[in-house]
Amino acid sequence: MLIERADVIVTSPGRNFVTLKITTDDGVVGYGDGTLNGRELAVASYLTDHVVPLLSGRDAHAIEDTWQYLYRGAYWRRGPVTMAAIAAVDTALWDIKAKVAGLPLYQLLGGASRERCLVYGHASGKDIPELFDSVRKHLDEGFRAIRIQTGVPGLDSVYGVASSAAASVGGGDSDDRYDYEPARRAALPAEETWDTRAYLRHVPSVFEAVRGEFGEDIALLHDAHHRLTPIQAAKLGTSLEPYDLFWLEDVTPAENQEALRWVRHHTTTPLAIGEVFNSIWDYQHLIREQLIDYVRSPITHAGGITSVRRIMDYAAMYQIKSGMHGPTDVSPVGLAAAVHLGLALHNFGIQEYMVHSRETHDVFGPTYEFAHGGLRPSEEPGLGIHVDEELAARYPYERAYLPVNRLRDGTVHDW
Ligand code: CS2
Ligand code: MG
Repeated sequence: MLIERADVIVTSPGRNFVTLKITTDDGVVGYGDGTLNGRELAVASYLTDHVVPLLSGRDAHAIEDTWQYLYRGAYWRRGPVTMAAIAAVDTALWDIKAKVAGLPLYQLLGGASRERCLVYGHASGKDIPELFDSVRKHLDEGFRAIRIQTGVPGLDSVYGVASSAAASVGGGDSDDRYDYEPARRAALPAEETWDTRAYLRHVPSVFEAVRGEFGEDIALLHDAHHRLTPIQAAKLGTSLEPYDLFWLEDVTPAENQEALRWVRHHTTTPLAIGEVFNSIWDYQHLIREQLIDYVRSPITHAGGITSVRRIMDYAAMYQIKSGMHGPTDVSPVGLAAAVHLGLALHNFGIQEYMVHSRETHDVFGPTYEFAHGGLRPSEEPGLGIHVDEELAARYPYERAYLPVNRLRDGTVHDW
């Protein structure tokens, strides 16, 4: 069964997505997600101009060989653009292989290791009352694990906090929500002001309030979004220990793997990292030295199912679990792949689940199902994704940028 053609679909139902469609000479179609928020066209071009010409005529079943061919053959390895492009090809080929086998993809990945994949949703609020409303909405929706992001007194806008209080949780027209869509359609990136000391003073009191209001059972997560120095991160981790977090995410900028040695030394708060990592090499020391508890790489940004499964096998040796990145800038194709792999992995931990907008759902037609606090893929062969290409074509690409962060004195800081 040979690859006959490959097409790059760029669409923007509420936000931009890059999807690869591979069609075999038997007419079997597979989809893969290559969306890189704020740099989408770089991946679309990498695919269209460099990868697609290599695919037609290749054996569609030779997933590992194609992975190695695209990774080693490019000479220039790793990096977010390359690995998102490889991820799109890899996922589409796994979709095809499962469709040909007549099985849902998770069956090819070893079968189900659990009933469903526990997910966490995003609750946020400028202040405590707004945050409590958002937590209640998630609990009513059936979420059993919730990420808590909050405004910081004295700061206008902070990562992960909705700008409109009335926003709904499931499947609403979320495009105007800041936390839903940090990438804003504009000529230039929005600029935000950050103050770490104000943040470190405020966050522990928020978790104290949430535990006081909602009790001990609910799993709570928080994303520090790459903004702290190692010792500031150690301080935050320690100050949050009384509130028994499921995890504290991206406490320090990811490039400096040594930083987590400091954090680990000071606190027992579980650590998650890796949404900006895109290969197993980014985890080499972190996993071997057990400096993290959760691997955050999504299939879309780390070279596909073939690559993320390898990272998770390495992590399993050290009892480190998966916590795949699942914001709205990972498309329903990428999320479906994550849920299939998550259902099969033994060392599955949790899956991030930001519910995509209604328009996005209409374009991608995902069949995974949310119930009992978790996601389960459908039993149909393949990924269970149905792209409506005609509808997709009605949403042309619109350039959008993630914000840029500056300290009060104007210094550029990690967003
Ligand atoms: C975040 C993301 O969900 C998360 O954990 O870190 O929302 C991240 O900000 C976006 O994916 C950036 O595109
Ligand atoms: Mg994050």
